Amino acid sequence: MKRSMMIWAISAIVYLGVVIAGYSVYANMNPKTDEQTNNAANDQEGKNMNNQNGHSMNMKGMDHSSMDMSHESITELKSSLGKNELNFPKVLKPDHEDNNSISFTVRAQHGTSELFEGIETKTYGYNGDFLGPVIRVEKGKKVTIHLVNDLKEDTTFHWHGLEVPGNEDGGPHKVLKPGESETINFTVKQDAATLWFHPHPMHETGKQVFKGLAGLLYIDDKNSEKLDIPKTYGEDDFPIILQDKTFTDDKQLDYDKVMNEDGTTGDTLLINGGVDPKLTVDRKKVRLRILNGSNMRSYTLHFDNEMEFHQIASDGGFLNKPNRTKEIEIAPAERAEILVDLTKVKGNVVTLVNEENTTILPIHLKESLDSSQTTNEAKTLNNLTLTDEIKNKKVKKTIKLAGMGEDVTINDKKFDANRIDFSQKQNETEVWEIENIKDSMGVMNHPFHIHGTQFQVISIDGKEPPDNLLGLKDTISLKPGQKAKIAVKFTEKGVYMFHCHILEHEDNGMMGQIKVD
Ligand SMILES: [Cu+2]
Repeated sequence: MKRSMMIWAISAIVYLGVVIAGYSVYANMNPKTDEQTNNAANDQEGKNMNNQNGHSMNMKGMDHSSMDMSHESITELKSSLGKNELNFPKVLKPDHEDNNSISFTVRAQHGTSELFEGIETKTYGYNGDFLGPVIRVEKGKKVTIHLVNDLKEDTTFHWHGLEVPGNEDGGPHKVLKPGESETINFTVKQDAATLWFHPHPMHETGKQVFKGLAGLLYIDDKNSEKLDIPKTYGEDDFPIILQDKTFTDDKQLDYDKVMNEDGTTGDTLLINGGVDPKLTVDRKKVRLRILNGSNMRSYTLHFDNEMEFHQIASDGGFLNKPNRTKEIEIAPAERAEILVDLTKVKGNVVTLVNEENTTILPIHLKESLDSSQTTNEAKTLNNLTLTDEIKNKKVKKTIKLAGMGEDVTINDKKFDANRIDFSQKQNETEVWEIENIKDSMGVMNHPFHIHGTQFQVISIDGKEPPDNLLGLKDTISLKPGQKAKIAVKFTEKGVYMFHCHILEHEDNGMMGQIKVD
């Protein structure tokens, strides 16, 4: 990895020198916009490649290795052997609750977990040894959370997808030192959704999530309670937190040993913090709330019998109507809720698989239930709108995601805590254009996340987004060369981060900040 990185870096420097020398005279005489410059540089790329046949070793080497870089560094995922019944995180008991308010204590702590029989693995967790509980709050309620850092290192508590004031959002500014605590308050103003929480300390997020700091945050509202969908936690409404990790020979999570600058991947899949999971369940309709809590791996999920299912929610809540599909892609930090009708399965096992048919979760079906218990399909789930007026607004902010390894940037810059990159007015909808720059440096997908908002996708590469991207989103994954227009509104004030959610890219400074007032 290190060696291929070096070859790649040297080739890139040589190549850039050639491009700059050939192009600078022309460019100096004709000032260009960023976009024109990029296009011209791409044109130049082709010519140089052809002209340089004599020295094509480097050029080809560069092109090839950079194309394969991201793929090479992704560890192959092993199939779940289905040995262990899937566990569900506890739903966190409030410290206090009444009609208008609810309060909790969330404690980041060290622990040990028996992930493999007879072996103690050192892990991190919230209010427990590994991962965190599910925090459930209702729309309209005032929430107080007492945060405690019982770790031996700095951390923050970030509420991914929650629309809260910047000061309560737990970005890298809001560090709690070992032993420190803090109380945050906010009112839940957004609709029902499956959100999550994780740490966000500068340079340490990748490690702390990898070691086990991540939990789910559910928002319930009148609509979610009324809808005719499975909603009994642990019975027909299941959290599915997908994470891949590499363990050392002695079954420890040694981040420094396995860390990869372009995203740490693992050969071992964990669901809800358990290895080799299986789910045993009655033959009925079930709801899977899938969170990709991995450092960088994306999943393309389908069933081994190619059965159809319905996606009903994305990051920020319900889609307007169920989206029938056979496959979903889920990038780091994204959530997808799906309804699976298990009464339609022939035989006693159906398996959720990843691309290349890696077993993610075998689902074992118990005896058949009376089929009259099958609920009807909810036809309308939500009433989100995106007006032509907003769709046709001029682009106000342009975000260019670029690079790999330590060279990742947003708009050619690395994160600087003392620099505010953008400003926006509270409750004003702006159109942002996000582009994953495809040049010699950038050949990776980047899942782009904005704190403190749920946005709507207007277009991808000028085209209407697919149905599953028509709901509220806080993270959008863009392939190299892809460009998305999104409508962004902040309902609260403060300073918020926007960044790539490959955690190692974020830790390497692929992040900026926006001030909302
Ligand atoms: Cu990235």
